[in-house]
Amino acid sequence: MPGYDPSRLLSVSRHFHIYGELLHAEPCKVGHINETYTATYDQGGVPVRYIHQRINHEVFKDPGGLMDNLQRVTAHLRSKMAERGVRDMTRRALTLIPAQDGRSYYRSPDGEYWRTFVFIERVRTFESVESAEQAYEAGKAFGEFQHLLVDLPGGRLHDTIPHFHNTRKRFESLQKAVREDRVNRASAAKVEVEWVLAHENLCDTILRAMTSKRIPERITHNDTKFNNVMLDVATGKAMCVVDLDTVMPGCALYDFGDMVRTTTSPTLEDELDLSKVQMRMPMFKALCRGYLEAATFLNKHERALIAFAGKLITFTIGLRFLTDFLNGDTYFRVHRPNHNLDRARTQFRLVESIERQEDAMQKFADGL
Ligand code: GN1
Ligand code: MG
Repeated sequence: MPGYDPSRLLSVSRHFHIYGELLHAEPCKVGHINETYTATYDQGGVPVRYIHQRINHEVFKDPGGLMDNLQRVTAHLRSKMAERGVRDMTRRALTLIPAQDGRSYYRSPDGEYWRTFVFIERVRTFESVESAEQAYEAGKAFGEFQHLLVDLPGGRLHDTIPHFHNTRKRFESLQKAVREDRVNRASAAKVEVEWVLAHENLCDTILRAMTSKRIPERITHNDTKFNNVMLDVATGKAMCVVDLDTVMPGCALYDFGDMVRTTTSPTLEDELDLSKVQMRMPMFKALCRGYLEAATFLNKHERALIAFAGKLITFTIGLRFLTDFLNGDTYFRVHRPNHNLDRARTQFRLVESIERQEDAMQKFADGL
């Protein structure tokens, strides 16, 4: 992330419909892709916070399309909540602040895309799950999110990153990275690359089921990490799902899979002590209960691959970390040498743990 430049942020902030004076701002370090700031304004003598965010347009090649999705999705969530008489709406769905010209984003003269959200107060996120209740809340929040979007009006959403969770394509990118070995790291990752090649059979199960339409395309979040759910500080209940850049047409199971990846192990995704990495059944049960209670629209083919999805997405994200390591860390922000390799190792260890428990996981889901 480039260094924080207060004058740049001040000039960006002036392009949004915010009353009052910018008091101060702080960069937010979570997230591997975008650049995010929390900014405090004085409004009538009260400090009010907003989020300013620069969209990484290397990763998101069509920021206009992405913002179009975001606007449609957040407006729909709001209207569904209004129908149900939900209060506290600006804490339950992201609220975009329009730019001065009425658009949902501001494009700066240097070609950067910026957007602004209402800051949600009295919530917090966690990098790893601390209790089964939290896993339940995460499952329920993403299940409800998918459910609310089942009847999104208008045409198909833009694919903000085409083929995002396509494991076959991700597998091919890894093979290419190994062949090219641009930064001479293939020898350092030999064991991991061999491990991946030995697991090639995971790639096509869901893709085939989607081609044959047994599994339908749905509107999905696609980045259902546990730290993308905001929990109310007072009650611990899920309030809001954030990070909507990858909301697009996808497979519901991929969302569930990424929840398994990020809620069932006690470790962070870059844990170095692999002996600590494990899929914990009580967390899976709570997560699965929460998700299936809300995602009542799933068909039997989707439900039959619930446990497999956890394994598949953990494998896929691991593949992506490993590919980025081999390509010289050009995609995921890294904070130490070998960071992407460490992340990949952690994912693969978790895949093995899921593999050992997969039958029991699926049996539990089948019984719900
Ligand atoms: C990226 O930036 P962040 O942390 O929200 C990535 C996800 C990965 C995740 C791994 C657009 O998400 O797909 O699962 O890192 N987002 C994109 O931590 O590639
Ligand atoms: Mg994200």
